[in-house]
Parts: sequence; structure tokens; C-alpha cells
Amino acid sequence: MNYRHDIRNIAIIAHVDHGKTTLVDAMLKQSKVFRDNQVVGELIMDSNTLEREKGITIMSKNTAVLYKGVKINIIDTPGHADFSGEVERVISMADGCLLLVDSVEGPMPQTRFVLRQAMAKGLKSIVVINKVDRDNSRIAEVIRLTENLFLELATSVDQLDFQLLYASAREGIAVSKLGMKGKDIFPLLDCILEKVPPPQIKSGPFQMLVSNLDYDSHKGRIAIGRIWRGRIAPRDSVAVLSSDGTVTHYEIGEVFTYLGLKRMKIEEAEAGDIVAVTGLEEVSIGDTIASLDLPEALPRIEIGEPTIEMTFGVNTSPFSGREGRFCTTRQLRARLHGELETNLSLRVQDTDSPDTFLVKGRGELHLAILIETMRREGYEFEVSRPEAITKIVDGNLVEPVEALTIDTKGEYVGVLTEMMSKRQAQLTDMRNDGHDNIRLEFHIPTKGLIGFRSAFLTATRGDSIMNTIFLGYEPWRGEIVTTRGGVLVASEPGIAVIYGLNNAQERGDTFIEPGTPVYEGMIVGMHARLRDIPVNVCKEKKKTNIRSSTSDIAVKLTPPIIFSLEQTIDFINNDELVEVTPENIRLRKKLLARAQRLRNIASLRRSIKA
Ligand SMILES: Nc1nc2c(ncn2[C@@H]2O[C@H](COP(=O)(O)OP(=O)(O)OP(=O)(O)O)[C@@H](O)[C@H]2O)c(=O)[nH]1
Ligand SMILES: [Mg+2]
Repeated sequence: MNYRHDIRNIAIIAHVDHGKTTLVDAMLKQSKVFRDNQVVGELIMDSNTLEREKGITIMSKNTAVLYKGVKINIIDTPGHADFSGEVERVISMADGCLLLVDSVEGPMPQTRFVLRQAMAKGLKSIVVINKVDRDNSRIAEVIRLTENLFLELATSVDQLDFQLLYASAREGIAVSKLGMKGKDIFPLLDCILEKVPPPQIKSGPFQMLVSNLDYDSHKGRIAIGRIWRGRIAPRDSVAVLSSDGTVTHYEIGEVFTYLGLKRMKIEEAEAGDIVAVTGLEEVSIGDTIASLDLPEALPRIEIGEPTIEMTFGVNTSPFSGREGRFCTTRQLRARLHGELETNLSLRVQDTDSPDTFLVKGRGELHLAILIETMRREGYEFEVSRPEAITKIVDGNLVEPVEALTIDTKGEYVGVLTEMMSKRQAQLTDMRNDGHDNIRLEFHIPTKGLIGFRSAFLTATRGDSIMNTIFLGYEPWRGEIVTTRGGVLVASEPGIAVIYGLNNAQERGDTFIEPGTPVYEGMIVGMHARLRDIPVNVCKEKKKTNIRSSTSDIAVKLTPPIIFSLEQTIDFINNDELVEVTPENIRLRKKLLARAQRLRNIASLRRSIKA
């Protein structure tokens, strides 16, 4: 067996926000892959617009640094559980991982998930206790909890032997012993060179697994992955082995490797390296690219199943086609199917209605990011409330169940446990750090989490953090009675005016500004009681000859509640939809005409009685 001593391949994994991308910043900046005067900013790898806006990593990405003559290929991964499909698919490119653990939060649900993945792939772990600069860090306790996690997850004894470092990614320093004064990130890079095994090279003709795809308007599709065997050069003839067993022959266009933020064109790459190649028109993630001499497929990447689903349909509101560039069924279908190429944990199915597709994902955020991306590209469509995906296993109905971790304060524990029990959650653990910081852990069916996030933020006044992670399927626990209040529904089309909105505000909280065009059946507000209430927000004050008193003219409206896209998805009920266009996000009843809704309720009542 041969080794590439000039290369290391590592994946950076952790729970959301524990500092992965910030650590990559430090490695890139200090290893001088940028020109001295180059302005590079922060969270450099979070290059996608939505990533920058939200401050989270959504897609995993490759980069590399040169250190002491060795190229360290780095894979930055997302930490949010909804994007864990990304971690599953790229982790196989690496031989080692940096597991980051926040010095205050300690191991979190996603820490366990990604470490289990890394262990299953046999990666060598380096644990980095990050954010040691934080005032309230509790390093000894965090180390103990991390060790417990290793004891629980290790599949062999040598996996228990991990290297420990302490870092402040933000300050760009790492040290190997607690209490040492750090000055740079190099102790971490040295540790990678020493502890992460160099890639092994199997002898034989070229073979590479495609772990990622990119697209370039000039170069076309770009396949990214690790070379397991042999070497590759521009104009080589190769076979692409796809999942259905078909073998297609291509000529490689160009070959690139990574350094910093650049892809560098090279004349030849060898086993052990991570490369990007062009020239393959039809190639998917999970395919093997191999030499024609020995076209053998590598094991495909296995990715966990989606847990929630919602429909994406052509916009059927009276405003349809006004604001979007792509509004037809054909365009919607093509866009959704195109997404499947890179968004591996997503599924798209046809439904009974030709204008509606069932889209399945890993969580509400996973689907919300897709919706937001499409809307910005100019798509207009409507989506339904997300539902947990149930299955029949051995004749029994089962549903997805998740572990929910809540970090909160003592004063909210009562209200939270009450909310949880209505949602069929079971308390599995509760810890108090002695400073009134309380961590609650629950097992909860996924259906109980839908609509929970906004209620949670309201109940705890934005003062608490929640995280979830998929556990598995368990027997169906029965329906949950939803507790959301009713909504204020526009009874007339037109333009909302102050007078009409002011009247509506006597019934509840409103969602729109004066001047907003509305249609009958559009949801313009909410109220505490269960029933929906029709309101005419377009109603003008009757004109009279008598001058109205000044108090009458200066009507003061309460500012509207403006939901984010995620909040609207979380908010709507089964008989409601979210209308998404590049310019607006509107909430509506599925049945727009009030008479129709009333008939529907009456017929539902009759069928229940019968
Ligand atoms: N105090 C402190 N804050 C840090 C440190 N490292 C990162 N942060 C902050 O933590 C937040 C999250 O950092 P990111 O690097 O985006 O975390 P991440 O793990 O890449 O997050 P995801 O990719 O979304 O999972 C940012 O506000 C960082 O500035 C650190 O060493 N100390
Ligand atoms: Mg990140």
C-alpha cells in the first residue's frame, strides 16, 4: 500500500454555529493563500447569498491550504440538522475530521450525529474545543461530555484515542494544552499533519467517486470528488457508472484541484487528491468515474430519508402570474427535478393534480431554503403546510420521531413543558447548570414540531434556543389537536386602507400595511380565538358633510406583524396555503370564497355525523 504524504483530507464537522466556517477562515488567512492586500472578509466559505444573510452554512464546500509542503484539503460542512444530508455525502472524501465543540454549549444533538457518521466511515478524529475565549466557558465539563460521547459511539478501541486541542477560531488561535498562550492556528495544522493519516493509494487504473456537482456557464457540469485509484489528465477517456447500471463514455475536459478559493487547472492528478473535472455531460452525485480499462463502481453514497413533506403547486391565487417570471407547471416541474441533482436528501413526486408536486425534505428549514432560493430566481408558486412523513412497517403505521434540545431559563420551564405535552413529547432529560441555565431534552414526533418554532419563540420571548435531530420511526401516537388561533380573512378584494385595517385590529393582529392589494380569502391577520373571522380591510370611512373630529382622522395603526418565510410555513393550517412570489409572501385560505368555505365546513360536519 502506498501513501500520498504530500496530502491530508479532512472534514470539519460540528453542531450548528460551533465555529466551523470561522475556523476555516483562520486556516485560509494564516496559511497565506491570499495576496497580502486582498480583502477577504469573514465566513469566506459561506459564499452563497442565503448563507451570508442567515449566517449559516447550507452547502458543504471544498478548499485547501498549503502548509509545510503538504496540501490540506478541507471540507467545510453545515451544522444544521436539516442539511445533514450534505455531511453524509461529503464525509467519505476525508481521512480525518475536526470535530468542533463549543466550550459553553458542549456536545449537542448534531455533534453526536456527525461524530457517528465520522466513526462509521473510520475517520481519525481531532477534537477542537472552540470558543475558549467565551466568558462562561466550562471546558473541563465539555471535555468530560465529549469523552462520554466517544465512549458511546466508538466502533473500535483506537477510535477512543483522539487528539484534543483548544481554539478560538474567531481570534485565529489554537493551543495543544489548556492555559498555553496561543498566537496562531499552526498548532492545529501541525496536529492535522501528524494525526490524520495521509491518503492511501490503491494501485490500478483511474477510479473516482463523485461527491459534489458544480456548474459553470462556460465549462458546463463540474464533477467533484476524491480519486481512489490511478491518475487523471485532461482528454483522458473515462466511463461514468451511474446508479441504474448504465455506463457512458466521455472524454475529460479539464482537471482542477483546490487552493484557497480558487480552482487551479492542472495537467494531472493522482489518487488521494480531491479534484474537479469537466467534460461529463451526464453525471450525478454518487456515480463512479473510472478508466475504460477497469470500469468498477465504488459503493454509492447512502443518505438518510426525508421526514417532512409539503406540496408545491402552480399559483392559483387571483394575483397569479403578476409577479413571477416562471409560473407554469412545466417550469415548476423542471426546477424541482433539477434540484434533485445536488440536493440529495430531497424527493419530488407527482400528485393526483398535474399542477401540484409533493416535495419531501429533512425539515422545515431544508424546504424553506429551497422555497426562498426559487423565489429569488423568479419562480412563483404556492406551498402547503408541512406534514410529517408516515410509513407502514410490518403492517403498522409509524411516524418520524426527533430528539429536541431546548436551552432556556427557569422561568420558561413550566410553559414549555405544558406546550410539549400537548405535542406528545416526552421529557428525557433536564439539567440545570446552577446559574438558572436549563437544558431540556425531549423525544417528540416530527408532527408535533411543525408549527412549534414560532410558538416557542413567542413563549420564551426569543430568549431560548431549540435544536432537533431525527431519531427514527416509532408507532403512530395519534393526531395532535392543533392549538393555533383563527385568522382574519379578507372578505372583499381591493386595496387595504387605514380605516379597514383599524377595524380589523379590533378583532386581532394584522399582517399587512395600508396600500397592500388583497383578494377575497387572503389571510390578513390572526386572533386568539379558534374561529376564522371575515374582515373588510378595504372598507373606507363613509364620507359625510360634517367635518370629522381630529381624533377621528389621526387613526393610529399598530404596525403589522411581518412573518419570515419560515414563520409562515410554520404558521399555516391544513386548509391554508402560502403564496410565494419574487416580490411577496402571502397567506391565504385554500378555498378563497367565504361561501365555499362555509359549504365545505357544513359538508365536513355532515360526513362526521354520518
Ligand atoms: N466567541 C467566539 N465566537 C466564535 C468563535 N468561532 C466562531 N464564533 C462565532 O460563532 C458564530 C458561528 O460561527 P460559524 O463559523 O458560522 O459557525 P459554523 O459552525 O460554521 O455554523 P454552521 O455552518 O451554520 O453550522 C459566528 O458568530 C462566529 O463569529 C470563537 O472562537 N469565539
Ligand atoms: Mg459554517
